[in-house]
Amino acid sequence: MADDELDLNSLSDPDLANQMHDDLYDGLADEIVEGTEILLSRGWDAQRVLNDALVEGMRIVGIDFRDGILFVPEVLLAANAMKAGMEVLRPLLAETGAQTIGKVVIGTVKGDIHDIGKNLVAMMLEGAGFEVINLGINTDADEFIAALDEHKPDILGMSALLTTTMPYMKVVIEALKEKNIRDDYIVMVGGAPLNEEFGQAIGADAYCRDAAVATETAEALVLARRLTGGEDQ
Ligand code: B1M
Repeated sequence: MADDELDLNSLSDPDLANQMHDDLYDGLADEIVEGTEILLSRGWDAQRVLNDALVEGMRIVGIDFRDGILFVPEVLLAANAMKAGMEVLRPLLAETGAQTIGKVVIGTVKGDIHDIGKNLVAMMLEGAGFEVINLGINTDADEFIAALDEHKPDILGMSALLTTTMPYMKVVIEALKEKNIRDDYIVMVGGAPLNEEFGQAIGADAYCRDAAVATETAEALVLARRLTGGEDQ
């Protein structure tokens, strides 16, 4: 370590979390990985590191992006740093002895390349015992439908982070209706600009505000469907 480099180990927990917000802002992936590992070694659980260090850092990035202080290249670097930290947490968030309790096909809708939140939802679902087929970003209705045909999941999950792309979720749901397969799947939607009302208006089964709610909702809806025999219809 060069003399002028900050020793993350020397910081108290709150200072380290604050430093990680700065490092995320500056897109410093190596420092984010190191900070994540240090907090875990100090007994923080993965969820706390995720929420207090990484998601909070990204929230700050989002504000300055909105206000024109940060631009796409800087935010991409921040996103990469966030992903590097999430990779450290992945095995912990996905740690499970649980049997597979259901299958989920998930993707970010057409026109939208935001994938951090969707990947977090996928990770948490895996942690809860779901098999997850992650279609990635910019997914159109045909791609969603092809994946449903191929994998026969319990749940279709869609993510959108832009007000301009969230209406595409309705396009996908209408395409399912046209093919008479809408009721074969539980449809869950999420993403920062959505809300409960929007979820209902487009005919989704559930809107989930975050990854924890998505996981609880997925478990509850799959269980309810099994109890009512809905999966055989
Ligand atoms: Co974008 N971007 N971005 N961006 N970006 C937002 C979304 C924005 C709110 C920023 C702002 O202005 N404050 C704004 C949208 C405004 C709007 O539509 N009203 C915006 C914009 C405008 C844009 C561009 C148009 C900018 C431009 O080019 N001029 C462009 C669009 C590109 C495109 O998609 N076509 C763009 C590009 C980018 C980057 C590529 C630079 C990068 C994305 C990198 C990546 O994802 N790989 C980026 C980022 C990082 C953001 C912000 C800063 C952070 C998003 C994020 O990762 N949050 C974002 C500002 C913000 O949201 N605060 C912003 C952290 C993540 C953990 O939260 O994604 O909300 P989130 O996910 C949560 C919940 O929403 C929920 O659970 C997750 C975990 O708890 N959830 C689900 C999400 N999906 C779910 C699915 C579910 C259930 C729950 O069920 C299936």
